[in-house]
Amino acid sequence: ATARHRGDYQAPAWWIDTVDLTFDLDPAKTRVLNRMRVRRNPDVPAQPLRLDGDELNLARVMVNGAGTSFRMDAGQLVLENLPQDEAGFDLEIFTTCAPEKNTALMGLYVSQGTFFTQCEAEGFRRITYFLDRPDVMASYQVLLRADKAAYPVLLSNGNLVEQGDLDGGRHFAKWVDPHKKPCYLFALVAGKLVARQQRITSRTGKEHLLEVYVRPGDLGKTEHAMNSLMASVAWDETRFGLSLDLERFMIVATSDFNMGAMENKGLNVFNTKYVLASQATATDVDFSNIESVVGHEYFHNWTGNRVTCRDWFQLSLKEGLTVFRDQEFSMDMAGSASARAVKRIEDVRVLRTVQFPEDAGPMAHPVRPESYVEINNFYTVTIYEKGAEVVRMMHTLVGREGFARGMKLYFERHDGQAVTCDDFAAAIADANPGSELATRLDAFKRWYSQAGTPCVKAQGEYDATAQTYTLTLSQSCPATPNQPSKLPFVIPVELGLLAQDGSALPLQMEGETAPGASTRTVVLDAASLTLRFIGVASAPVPSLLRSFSAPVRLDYAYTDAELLTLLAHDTDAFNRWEAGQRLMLRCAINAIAGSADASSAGGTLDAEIMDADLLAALRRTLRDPQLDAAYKELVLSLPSESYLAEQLDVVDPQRVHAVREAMRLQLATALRSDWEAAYEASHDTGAYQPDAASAGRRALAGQALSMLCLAAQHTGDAVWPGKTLQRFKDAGNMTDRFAALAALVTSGHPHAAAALARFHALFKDDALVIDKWFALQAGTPDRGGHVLPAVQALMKHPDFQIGNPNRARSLIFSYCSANPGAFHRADGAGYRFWADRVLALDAINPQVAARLARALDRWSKLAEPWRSVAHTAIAQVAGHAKLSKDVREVVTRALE
Ligand code: HT7
Ligand code: ZN
Repeated sequence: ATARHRGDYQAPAWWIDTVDLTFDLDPAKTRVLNRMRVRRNPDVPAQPLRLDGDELNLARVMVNGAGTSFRMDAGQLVLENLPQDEAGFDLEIFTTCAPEKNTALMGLYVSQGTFFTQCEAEGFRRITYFLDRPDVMASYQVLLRADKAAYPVLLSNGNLVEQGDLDGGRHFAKWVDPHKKPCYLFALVAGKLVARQQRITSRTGKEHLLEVYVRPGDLGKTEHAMNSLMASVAWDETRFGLSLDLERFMIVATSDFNMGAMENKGLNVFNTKYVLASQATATDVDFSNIESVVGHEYFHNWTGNRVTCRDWFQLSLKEGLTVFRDQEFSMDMAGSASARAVKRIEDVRVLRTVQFPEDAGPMAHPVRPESYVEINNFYTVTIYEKGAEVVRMMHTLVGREGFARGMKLYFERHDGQAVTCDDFAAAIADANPGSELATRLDAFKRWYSQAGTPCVKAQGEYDATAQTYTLTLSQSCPATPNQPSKLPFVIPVELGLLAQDGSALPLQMEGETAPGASTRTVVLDAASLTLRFIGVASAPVPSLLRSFSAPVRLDYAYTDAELLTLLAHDTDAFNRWEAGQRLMLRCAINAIAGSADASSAGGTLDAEIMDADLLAALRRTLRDPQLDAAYKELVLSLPSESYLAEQLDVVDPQRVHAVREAMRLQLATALRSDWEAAYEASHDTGAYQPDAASAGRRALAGQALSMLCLAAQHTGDAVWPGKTLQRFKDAGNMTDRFAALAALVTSGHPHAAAALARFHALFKDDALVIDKWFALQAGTPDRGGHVLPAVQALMKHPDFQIGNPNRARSLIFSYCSANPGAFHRADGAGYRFWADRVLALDAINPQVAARLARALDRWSKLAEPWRSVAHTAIAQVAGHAKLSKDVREVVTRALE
C-alpha cells in the first residue's frame, strides 16, 4: 500500500455542488441512486473526474441523462471527456451494496436489525462513488425508502421535509440538510427506534428539537445524555457565543461502533457506551464519559462541521480543538477549583501513559502528520490529546479572553470552509497582536510539525548572600521516525516558588520594581533560558510546570524533602499531586533497579518499597479534612505499570509488575486504619447523584475497599471481604456495586467467583454491563499466570462475540493493552494469543484489528526473553498473506 504525503495536496479538479441520494434499504442488497451536480474547478488544470469507491456494485453511470463511457482504475471510477463549462453537468450513478455483510462497520452497515452509516474518514466511498475528501462540500437531499414494519424510523441529516407510505408495506422519508457539508458528515439511520425528545430555545430565541434515539427498552437510560446535550448547547453559547444552527439535532445509539461517537451533521451516531446510563447499570466514570463525549460531538458542530479540515493531515484542526473544548466543558461542569484540578490530572494521566509512549514509539507522528498509509490509523492520542495540549498552550499564551477573540476571528474568516491548522493558529495569533503567541508564531507551530515529547531540564541555584534564586530551563527532544533533530519548541512554563515552610513566595524577577503574584508563566522558546528571582530570603522549592502547562517531561533533581514539601503545601493542585507521583515513582524505579529480591517470573516481592516519610505524607493526605475525596483518590493512586515501564530504558515487565504489586500491598497494609477511616467517611448511602463531589466520595470509598480487601488477603482477616461482599449485594448503584466486585476480584479473594457469577446473572441482558464483567476478569492482576487461561476460557463464553467491537475491547484489549503484568508472559503465550487475535479480527474489522496491533508498539524496549518472543509474534502477523493495510502499516512500522 502506498503512503499519502501532506505536501502532495492539490485542490480538487471538480466540485460537487449538490447531491441527491435515493436509498432503497435492504440488508442484503441496498440500491443507491446518486444524482450530483458537478462542475470543473477553474483554478486547477483540466483532469478526468476520478471518483472513489470501495466494495460497490456499479450498475449505471449517466451524464446529463445519457449513458457514458467510463473506466475503473485502482478502485476509482474514471470519467473523461466531461462538459467543462461553468454551469457543470448532471452525473447520475446507480450502485448496490450489501450492508449485512459489512463487518468493518465503515459505510452502510446493519447493527441489530438497524441500518447505520459511518463515513469518517473514508467510508462514504463504500456507499456511492464520490470525491471522498473533506474539501468537497455539497448540499445534500436524501430520500430513504424501506419496509415500514422493519424500519419505522428513517433518519438522515438536516430537516425532515416529507414522509409517507408506499406500496408493498414500504414507506419513505425525505431529508434536506440546510448546510453544505463534506461527505464524511453524511449519515442515515433506519430501524426500530424510540426517542427522548426535548424542545429548547437558544439564546438567539430560536427553537430547536433535541432527540436521543435508542432501541425500545433503553429509553429510561437516556436522561443523562439528554441533560448533557442541553448543557453542551448552553455552554457553547456562553463560553464561545456559538449557537445551534439546526432546527433538529439528533443522537442515535448503536451497540456496534468502531469508536466512541461520530459528529455527522445534525445526526450524531454514538456507541451505546456513551449514551445509555442509569444508576443501576452505569458507573460514575460512565456518567462523566457520557457528558464529555456528548459535549465533544456537539462542539464539533462548529469546530469540525461549520469549519472543517482541508485534508486528513489537518485532522487535529478539528480533533485537538474539540478535545480542548470538551475538556474545558467538563471542567466548567465539575464546578469547584478542586474538581477542575481532578479533571486536569485525569487528562494528563491519559496523555502521559498513552500519548508519551506513542510519541516515543514506532508510530510517533507530529500533531499534523506528514504521511500515512491508512488514515484510520491516525485517529490517535497524538492527534486528539496532544493536539488539545497544543490548543491549551495557545490559550495560555493569549489568555482566556484573547482565545475567545481568536475563535471569533477563526469563524469570521473561515465559516463554511475547509481549512488547515495554519489557518487556525493564524486566527488566534492575529486576534492577539503583540501576544506571546503572535510574536513567535512560526516557532510555536513546531508543535504541529515536530513529533516527540520535549524534555525540559531545570536547574536552580540559590545565592544566600545576594538572596537570589537563578533558575535555568533548557530543552531537548529525542529523535523520532524521519525526524532526527528538532528545533526548539515554544514552551509555556507556569511556575512558583515555595519557602521551606511551604508558604508561597511572591515572585520578583531581576529588573522588576516590586514583588508580584506567586505564580507566573514564562516562555521557554530557545535551547535554554535563565531566570533570576530577587528578594528570596531562603533557598526555595520550585514548583515547575504548574497545571502541566506544556506536554513535556520535566527533569529537575528534586530531593525527597522538596517533594514532600510540595506534596504537603503546593497551592497548585496539579503539582501537589505530581510531587506524590514523583516520590512513588522514585521508590518504584529504585526497587526495580535494586537487588533481585523478587522473582522475575511473576513471583511476589515482600520488600518495603516506600519509606516511612512517604507513607506518612500519604497518610496525612488521606486524613486531610480540607481535601476533596476525588483528589485524595488520585494522590493515593500509584503510577500505572505502563507509566513505570516508560521511565525505564530496558523493561522487565514482570519485575515492574512485582514491584508495583508490592507497593500496592504496602499501601494497603501500612495505611489500613486510615483506609478504614476513609471508607467510613466516604461511603455515602444517600440517594445517588452523579455530580463530581458525590462521585469523588464513591471513588475514594471504592479505593479504600480495594485496599482493605488486599490487606485482608495478606493478614487473613475475613471482616472486610465479608463487608465488601455484602456491599456488592446491597449496592444501590453500579459504581458501588462494581467497586465492591472489583475489590474482591483484584485481591484474589475466594468470594470473587460467586460474586462474578451473581453479577452475570443479574445483568445478563445488559450488554454494556456484561462488557464490564469481561473487562474486569481480563484486567485483573496476574497471580501465577492465571489471567490468560481465564481469558481463553471467556473467549468461549456464549456471550463473547469477537465481531462486536465493544465486546472485543472488553476482553481482548483489556488483556493485551491494559494488563501488562498478565500479558507479558516470559513463555510468550500472551504474545501468541495477541497475534492470533489480530489476525482473526483483521478478517472481520481491520480498524479494530489495527488498534489491537498497537499493543506491542514498545516491544523493542523489552528485556529478554520478552523482546525476542514479541518480535517473533509481530513478524508472524507481518508475514500473513492477507493483511489489511491498516494492520500492515502498524506492524511494518513496529519492525522498522
Ligand atoms: N470524528 C469522529 C471519528 C470517528 C471515526 C473515525 C474512523 C472510524 C470510525 C469513527 N467513528 C468516529 C469521532 C470524534 O472524534 O468525534
Ligand atoms: Zn472528535
